[in-house]
Amino acid sequence: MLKPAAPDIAALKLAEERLRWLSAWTIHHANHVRESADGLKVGGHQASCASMTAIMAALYFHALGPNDRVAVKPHAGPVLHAIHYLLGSQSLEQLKNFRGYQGMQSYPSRTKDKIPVDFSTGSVGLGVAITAFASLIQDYLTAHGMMAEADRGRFVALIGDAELDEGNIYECLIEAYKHDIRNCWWIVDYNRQSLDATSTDRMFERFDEIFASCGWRTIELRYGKKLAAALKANPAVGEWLDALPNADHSALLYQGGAAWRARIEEDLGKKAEKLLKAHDDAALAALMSDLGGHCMETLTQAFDAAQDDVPTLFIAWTVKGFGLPFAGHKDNHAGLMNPTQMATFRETMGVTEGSEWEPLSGVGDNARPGLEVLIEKSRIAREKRGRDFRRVEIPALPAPTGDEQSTQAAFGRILLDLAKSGHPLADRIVTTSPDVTVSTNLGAWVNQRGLFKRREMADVFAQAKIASAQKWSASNQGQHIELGIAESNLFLMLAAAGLSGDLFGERLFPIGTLYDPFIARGLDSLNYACYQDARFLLVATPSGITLGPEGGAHQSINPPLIALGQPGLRHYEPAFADELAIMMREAFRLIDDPAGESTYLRLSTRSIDQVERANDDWQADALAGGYWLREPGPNAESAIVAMGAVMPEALAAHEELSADIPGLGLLAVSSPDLLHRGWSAAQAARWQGERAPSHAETLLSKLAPGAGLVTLCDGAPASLSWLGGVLGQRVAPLGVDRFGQTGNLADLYAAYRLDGAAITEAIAEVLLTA
Ligand SMILES: Cc1ncc(C[n+]2csc(CCOP(=O)(O)OP(=O)(O)O)c2C)c(N)n1
Ligand SMILES: [Mg+2]
Repeated sequence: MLKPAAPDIAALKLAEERLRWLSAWTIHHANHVRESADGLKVGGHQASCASMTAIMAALYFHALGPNDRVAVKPHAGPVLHAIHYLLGSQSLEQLKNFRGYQGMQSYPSRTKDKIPVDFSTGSVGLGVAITAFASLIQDYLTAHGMMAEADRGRFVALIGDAELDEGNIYECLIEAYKHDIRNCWWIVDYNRQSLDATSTDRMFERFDEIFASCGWRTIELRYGKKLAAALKANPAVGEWLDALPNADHSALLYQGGAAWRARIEEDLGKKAEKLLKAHDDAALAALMSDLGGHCMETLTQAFDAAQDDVPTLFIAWTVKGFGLPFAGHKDNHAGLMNPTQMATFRETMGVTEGSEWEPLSGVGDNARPGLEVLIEKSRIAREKRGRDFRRVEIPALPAPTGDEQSTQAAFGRILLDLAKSGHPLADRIVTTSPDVTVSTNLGAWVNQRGLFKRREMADVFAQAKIASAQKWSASNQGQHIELGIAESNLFLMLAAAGLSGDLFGERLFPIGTLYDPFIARGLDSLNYACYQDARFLLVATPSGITLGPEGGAHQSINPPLIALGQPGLRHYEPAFADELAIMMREAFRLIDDPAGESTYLRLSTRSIDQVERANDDWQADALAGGYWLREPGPNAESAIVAMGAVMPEALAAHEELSADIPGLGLLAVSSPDLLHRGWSAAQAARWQGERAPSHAETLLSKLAPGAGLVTLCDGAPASLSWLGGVLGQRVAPLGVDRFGQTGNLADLYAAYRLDGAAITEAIAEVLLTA
């Protein structure tokens, strides 16, 4: 790390004021100046911004290096935009369109904002944790020679104090400790207020201990220089202030100098005389607001002193709404200054009416050059490196041979073959799993490619010559990152690794495995990864009641519906190994394609007979969401529509029923998600005059217009039943709509109506009601 230059405190203070003004004004403009077309409240968080302007000025105009990356507390988004406005990298037009259509977003967004946003934020806690995983990915890339040591940066999270209640932060802290992460700064905006009220005092005592026990250095920036000096000279006041409860502190900050005086006199009497005499009410209010997170000297000194790579938690005491009329008020979270308050604030900031948007409005002629130099220097430091990530050639992946296979076993086999092939793609794959590596069939890959740890870890069992199918040694050349059982961490790891191209200029192909039902456990983190356009392959296995004896707690029902509603994630559910092979290849291609997305494969442990293929014609259709495994006859009156692990039941029923129902078709659905997307996109296109039918329409129009469909899947029936709406065909949906239980497959398929008898009854039903 470079030694930091001496801070220009005066200029930094001016920058802070500019940020406080511009963020408040941007929000005010959107709510009170811009014309409202619909009368909806626009909103924004002036108090949450003012709480952080000094911290962010000290960071962006002093402490950050060119390779550092920041996750900004969601409600301080306008401050980030104000910084880029000062730097010249944000337009006035965007500021004026805050929270408007295609304007700057409420919360920093990598994909929608026009400024460089390192990490999206919004769902509190997730932006914090991703920085730890990004630092781990940085270590991974340097260890694998994909990144130079000199290009390393630091990962900074700006956190609200109430955000520290999010459990995912502690899950991540544990994982980060195991992996010995470094180069992380988490800076808490400790304003002691949440959304609803002031935060509880009790817990705060414990945070340092929690972090310290996980290897973090914690630095508390409680009082600013002036206040610290005054308290040193008046120790009784110091002791009293240290013990003041959060709610009292906030209330006094809101009430101001006279209230501070009255309360101090009441509690301390003569002991506080000297301090009170030396300050009039206004000076007393200013002194008591001089908390560490607002004192530029305190902030820059603390940042400059933490230049090693030890992960560091800064707890910066702040005032929520610092310098605004509702400073400290417990209800100020969504508070907005009214026009009169705003006019007063404008005057105190020295901004004249009409020059509100001028970047350096209110800065005196003498001070201007200093601030301009500061901004100019920061511009250089913040220039983004060009991210020229190489396109990786994706080889064909041969399907594993074998008459009977499960998709889960085939997945392990395909990865093993790829690992052995030595293809460059294999060197860029990084796998990860929350303690289900072996049980999701990643074991063979790990045997080939090893576990990743910065420090060597010997396989004690192997050394002791204890027989085991699984090698478990780690080095900094390994390609599997083993996680503890915390599914949210899996998704945050996939998010960080899936952004490696943009964050570090090197594309990784991350593959994460977990049990299908536990997707729900990390769902918001998965959504977060997709929202940022991170690219990865998620392999969820086993799934469904096909898991038989494992019972209802492990049998997933609704993940296909989750996938149907999740943007940025493509669901494929193969029945056969050769389908899986082309889907994995497609998933790798989508990871590297600028217009691609992530892929979710829902796999099964059920070993089933593979089908003979006459040719490869089915492949394109399978990748598009479905293909006719048994072509329907001309104008067929009915078809079985099946997905995934229950394909043998569909095939058997098809064979049995075909004698009585000539022309009966069997449609293998490989992605309800793609079929649905294509269907709705084609409709939208038709409204604009385009006539091309969607894949679902093309497939289903092979049947008679009024044909009946029996849909069958090991999951929520709604995953497929909607297909009836495509051409107005009748549907008898089969699937799982209540919790599963233990049992063998025959018993379970009979009880849950996924067997041949159920298909026969359902076909009879759709034919009878024709
Ligand atoms: C996961 C999640 N739950 C709830 C919210 C709604 N929310 C937004 S900010 C906030 C409180 C934030 O308080 P704090 O972290 O202390 O930030 P401050 O504004 O005080 O700086 C809440 C509950 C959210 N954004 N994300
Ligand atoms: Mg807070």
